[in-house]
Formats: sequence, structure tokens, C-alpha cells
Amino acid sequence: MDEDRPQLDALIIGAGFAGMYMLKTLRDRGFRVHVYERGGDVGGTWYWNRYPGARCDVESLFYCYSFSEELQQEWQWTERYPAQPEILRYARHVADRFDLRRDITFRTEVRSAAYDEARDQWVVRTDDEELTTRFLITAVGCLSAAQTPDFPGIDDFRGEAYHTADWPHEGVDLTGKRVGVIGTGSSGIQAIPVIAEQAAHLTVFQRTAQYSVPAHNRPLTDEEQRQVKARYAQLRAEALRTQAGILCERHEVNAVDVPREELQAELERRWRLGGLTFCAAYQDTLVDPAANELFAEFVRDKIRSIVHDPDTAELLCPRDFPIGTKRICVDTGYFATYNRPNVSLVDVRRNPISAITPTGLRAGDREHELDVIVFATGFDAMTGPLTRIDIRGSGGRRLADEWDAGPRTYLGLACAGFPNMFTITGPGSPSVLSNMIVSIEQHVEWIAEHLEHLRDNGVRRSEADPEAQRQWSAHVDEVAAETLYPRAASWYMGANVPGKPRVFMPYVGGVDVYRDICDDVAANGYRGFRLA
Ligand code: N01
Repeated sequence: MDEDRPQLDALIIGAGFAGMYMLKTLRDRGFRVHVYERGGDVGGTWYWNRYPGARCDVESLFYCYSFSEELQQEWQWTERYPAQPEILRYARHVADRFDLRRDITFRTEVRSAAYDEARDQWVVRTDDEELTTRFLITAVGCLSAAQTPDFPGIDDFRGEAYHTADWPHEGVDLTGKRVGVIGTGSSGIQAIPVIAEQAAHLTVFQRTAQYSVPAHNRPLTDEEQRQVKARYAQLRAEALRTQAGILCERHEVNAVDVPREELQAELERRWRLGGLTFCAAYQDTLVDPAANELFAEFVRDKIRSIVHDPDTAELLCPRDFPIGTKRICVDTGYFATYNRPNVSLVDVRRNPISAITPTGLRAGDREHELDVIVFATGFDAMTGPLTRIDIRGSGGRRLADEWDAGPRTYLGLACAGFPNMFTITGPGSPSVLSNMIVSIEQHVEWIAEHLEHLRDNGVRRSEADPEAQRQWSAHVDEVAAETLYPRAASWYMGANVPGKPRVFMPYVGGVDVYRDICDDVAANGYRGFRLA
């Protein structure tokens, strides 16, 4: 046996939307490829996040793969925004349709991966296995390392405790229970209205109020689906030429230059339309504080008009950060939930949670008796899923150490010192600022072409050049600094994890611009990569 020939051409970590498509693409191109997946089935995010109300904030007809015309024509979505069970059904359908599971090992977590420089291959270890592969491809997602705050007494709680991102598959019966939800980001804001309908009493522990826009979710008609499907290719192509990979109406003028009445009417129209693209109405919302404040105050006025109790309404009005600089939430009945007699809101910025007790929690000088605590406290985003694996590159350097001061990558696709490793939607790429499926497809196709190029040219080793990485990282910082994004203590900035360096992690330049850069790198002999 040739000991320089690894067992695999490519090992993929993760069988969510990225890992599934990477597997299919490499297999179609004749590579020997395998996937390790922590969960019991495909679906990634949508396998784990089964909390009540879990739903995608990108519309169904575009939150799905575009790579197969047959697939996108045959699948029927039922609602404007897909609920978690429907997205998971779709992921399973894709796995069946393309016979993906035969190359996936489920319930298997990659613990470590070390680069063997002498052989130009990775040695990957799980709890039970060790194998060698020429290429290591991470498809671990950006929001897959759940984050539970380290509250004193957390292990002493005698009731039930769940994180939204690790929700029991059999569901949780909250009927008649006193439930506490900690966290009011997208997960909390989706779960709270549904939990309120089930629980005897719901107490929401809010540290930072969030901006949320109504989803106006509804069933999709056959006619709507038919119309989109008749023009799918064109609509997909148009979406690729947008900033976020999501079709939306945008006025190419500044909000501050629009007469106030006209602006108000437009924001009203957008509010009635609902959804994620609210802030994209004008070009200056995320760069000019004055424009941003017009949008923010519009949303605050909406909150005041929905929530009956003026003190509760004021507490729900976000003021700590510009609208859109934390991922805007998309909700169904969130603010109106606070009009229910069985719901109360606790300000934990003023009264911080000091301990979890055996029977509930302590916030400020008050004890709250609870049967169930729901941690909607988010994720160690973007870097956490990678640094939790012991990844060691050339000379034994650890990825976690290399990123000690924040992630540094070339194009969010590769890291200097970690040859033959590629990171789908890694930090430094648009990823979480875009329709993830659009970004995933672009990365998967780029990586597959790169690997083919290496194979065709007898190249055993591809590595990001340190100088190219330095320049790209500086560019990522520079474009972020031109926006209002760094003003929020967001998970984009690593601010939600104590001790995490504050670096704006995704690339804000837009999926349109980014795609052109990646294509240009490839067309120029993979500029910025050292091929050997
Ligand atoms: O997490 P988050 P998430 N004490 O980090 C609070 C995607 N997503 O799971 O803001 C008290 O946004 C924290 O408070 P603060 C989407 O991209 C999409 O909700 O840090 N509170 C915050 O309120 C989203 O952005 C969908 O002050 C604490 C909350 O917990 C991303 O996932 C659905 C605390 C965490 O909010 C993450 O959303 C769901 C503490 N010690 C998620 N620690 C859709 O597609 C944290 N918090 C619709």
C-alpha cells in the first residue's frame, strides 16, 4: 500500500446544507469523500433547533438549493417562511434523492484533525476512528456551538432546563408550567409567543431589547409557487447580484433625503410586507446614524402602539445599538405577547441574573420560581464550531491559538498554516449576512473546482499565503468600519461570549462583490494560494 495515499480525498465535517452539497459535488466529480456528522441525521441547524416557533427568516422558495432544476421544481413549500419541521423534511428529501447517507457517518463527532506535513494529508480522529484524508473541509455551520452562560448554581436547578439549540426531539410539554425564557434574540423572539400560549406563566428575562419586524407568515398558494418556479433561474440569478443574496426592493437613494411623509409611508408599506429586508429599503440605513435612527424610531413607535402597558413598551424599545447591526428579528405576534396576563418581562440589565437556584433564578433582589428554564442565549458564533475541534496545522499550530485575537482567513475559505483545509462559510466570508444557502452553494462550487484544479495539475498541497490572508483580513475590517455594524455588542463581533475578542467576523462587502473576487482569484491561477 502507498502510505502517502490517504484513505480519502476529502473528509467533510458536518451534514447540514453545506456538507450535503459538498458531498454530492465532490462525489459527482469522482473524489473519494466521506462525511462525519454529530447529529443523528442530516439538516444541521434544522436538526438541532427544534424549539417552539422555530422558523427560517428567509422565504421558503429561496431558502433551498438551486443546483438542481428538478429538485427546485418538484419540492412544494407550504408557507411563506418555512418552519423547522418542513426544512428538516426538505433536507431529508435531498439526502434520499441524491443517495447521500451512504457516505455519511452519523452520531460521530470529530475531536481532532492534525496535518501531517511529510505526507501532505490530514489525520482526523473521532472517539472511535482515525482516518487520513488529503483535504479537510469544514461544513460545521456558523451558529452550531450553543452558548449557555455560566450562571452560578446552574447545575442545582431541580426543574427542566433546555437550550433552544438543543431542544428535545420528542418536544416539551409546557402546559401548566411556570416557564422562564432567558434571551430575546431571534430564537427567543420566535419561541416566546408560542411558549406563552402553553405555559401557566411565562417570565421573559431581557438584557437587550431587540428590533423585530412582523413575518406576516401565511400559506403559499399554488399560483405563487408556479409563478416563481416558472422564472426560478432568472430570479436566482438576480438574487446573486444583490448584497445579501436575497431579492428585495431597494431605493437607490438615501433615507435622509426622502421627504418625511414619503419615508413614513414607505416604512409603513414595508412593515405591512414584513420580513428581513426591512432595513434594505434605502442605501444609507446601515452607514448613516441619522438614517438608521429614522428606521429605529419607526419600529419603537410600532412597539408603543402594540404593547398596552407603557412601561413594558418602553422596556421593549431597543436603544442600545443601531437597527440592523444585530441580526434583525422576524416575528409572529412577539410584542403583542406582552399584553397577555400570563406574561411578564424582567429587565436583567438593571437586575442581573446572579444565580440559578434549585427552584428558579435570582435577578436583582428577586427570586423567580420556575419549573422550566429556556436558554435562548445564542451561540459562540462563527469561530466556536471550529475552535472546539482540536485542529492543528503545519508545525502543530492550533487553530484556536492562531485565532486568539480574532479569526484570520483568506476569503473565509482557507487559513495560512493550515494547508488543504477549506472552511465553508468561514469567518471572513459573507455567510451570516446573506441567505446562507446562496453562500453555501458558492463556496461548495468554488472549493470543488479548486480541488479539481489541484487534481488535474498534480498539486498535493494548497495553502493560503500569509500576506494574502493579511490583506484580506484588513479588507474585511476596513469595509466593516465603513458601516454601523461594529457599534453593536453583537455575536457578529464576538461580544456575546465573555472573553472573546471583538472582531467583526463576517465580510460585509456583499455576496455579489465577494463572488466576483473569488472568481477572479480562481481565474488568476488561485492568486493568494501557494500550490505545491
Ligand atoms: O441568539 P442571540 P439567538 N444574561 O445571540 C441574551 C440565527 N437565528 O439564538 O443581546 C442575560 O441573537 C442576549 O442578550 P444580549 C440568527 O442569525 C435565525 O436568538 O447579549 N441574557 C440575547 O438577547 C440569529 O441572530 C432564526 O444582551 C443573555 C440572547 O440571549 C442567531 O441565530 C432563528 C445572557 C441571545 O440572542 C442567534 O440567535 C433563530 C446572559 N448572561 C436564530 N447571555 C431565524 O431564521 C445571552 N443573553 C428566524
